[in-house]
Amino acid sequence: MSEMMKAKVGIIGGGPSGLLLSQLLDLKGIDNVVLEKHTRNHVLGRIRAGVLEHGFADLMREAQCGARMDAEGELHTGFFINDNGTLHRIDLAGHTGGNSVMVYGQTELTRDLYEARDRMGGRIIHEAQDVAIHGADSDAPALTWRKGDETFRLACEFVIGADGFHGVSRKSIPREVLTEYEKVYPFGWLGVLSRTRPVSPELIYSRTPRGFSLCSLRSQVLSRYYIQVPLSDSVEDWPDEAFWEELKRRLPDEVAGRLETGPSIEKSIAPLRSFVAEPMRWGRLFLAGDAAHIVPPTGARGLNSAASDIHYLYHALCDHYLEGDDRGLETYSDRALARVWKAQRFSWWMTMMLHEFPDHPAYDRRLQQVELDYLLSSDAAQASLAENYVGLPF
Ligand code: FAS
Ligand code: PHB
Repeated sequence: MSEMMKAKVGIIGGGPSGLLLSQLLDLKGIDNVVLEKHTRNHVLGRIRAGVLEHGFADLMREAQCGARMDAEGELHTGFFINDNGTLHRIDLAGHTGGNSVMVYGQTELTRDLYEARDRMGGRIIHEAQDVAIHGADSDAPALTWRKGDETFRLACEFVIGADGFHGVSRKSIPREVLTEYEKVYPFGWLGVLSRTRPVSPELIYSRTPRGFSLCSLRSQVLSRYYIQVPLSDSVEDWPDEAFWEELKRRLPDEVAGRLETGPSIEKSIAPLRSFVAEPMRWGRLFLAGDAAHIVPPTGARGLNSAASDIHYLYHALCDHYLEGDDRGLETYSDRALARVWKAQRFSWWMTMMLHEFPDHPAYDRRLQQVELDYLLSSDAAQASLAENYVGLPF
């Protein structure tokens, strides 16, 4: 073993979950180390979420990472649903006593977190290969990893698995301990990022016979668009021109008519799944974010569910170290899962309502339209959507 290290908390994963927790703990004097298997540039090369619940935005401010978000992000008080050519605005602020969402890209948020860690001299180890968890069910857990020919060991008191869906932490929990729930959707989202003026000041979620589309943005000069595509499609099947033409077919005419097109600077297809692993704790190993749960992005809950886990874990670890109170740690999994499942429900509901399911029975497809008709005709239904979209209380 080349080097032995020590820290109170060992965090696997240098994505938004791991970095946010690392920053919050460091501000409270709770020392921690983040192990990330890729380079920083690789992590910052990912284009993912774009909508932050107001509770998440507050957590970024508490982490002293909210300045650029507040300066460059956009507060949105509503969004549109296009029901086969007719736009309906969902008044988020009106239905939630003034709450809104922050439109600010995950890439920039992750950059802000990295820069905050740099300012505090945070210990983040990149290109940590073959991270392994030892003694998670003991009082003295440890992490080992490799960098080149050198091997390293970190003795810690708690391990946080913030290493995403394909990480090592969930897989380190014995099969007999874990229960996994999963639903895979029969389509993907083809996403395009373009340096074009957004087609709408607020997001547009579209349900059309040709399939779902979403018009989003990162700034007034950077647009993010998605269309539902079959799982058999690949990015090569969608040259820019084909993408823009199909997106226009899935928008109301007056919106399509003002769509500014341009070269894609990022184009990818993401499969859609709903997934939850229970419990989110095993001994001194705590799972957070995509390591424990995944949602289809329709409800913009993925990154936000990660943030709520971090909220609970942060307070639980502070209570342990600063108050000697372990109730937060003991109840973490149940409390986190209670909110995770509400985000699962909302994401599933939005996905089932707005996408095309050509293989579903006629009755189910008719019921989809009724679900949307009811939503668009009911203040109560829109209030329910709004309270979920801006973020349920932690
Ligand atoms: P992440 O996956 O972001 O980070 C985990 C980190 O752990 C990664 O940096 C990884 O390199 C590292 N890691 C993995 N295994 C490791 C190991 N063995 N050792 C060390 N490090 C390891 N959410 C939305 O709300 N809206 C969206 O539009 C949206 N689009 C998405 C598109 C894609 C293609 C994907 C994959 C996800 C999308 N999401 C979206 C969800 C996404 O935003 C996640 O919720 C968010 O990244 C969760 O953050 P983390 O939990 O930190 O996991
Ligand atoms: C995005 O901007 O990437 C985005 C916004 C809302 C969603 C999903 C993705 O529901």
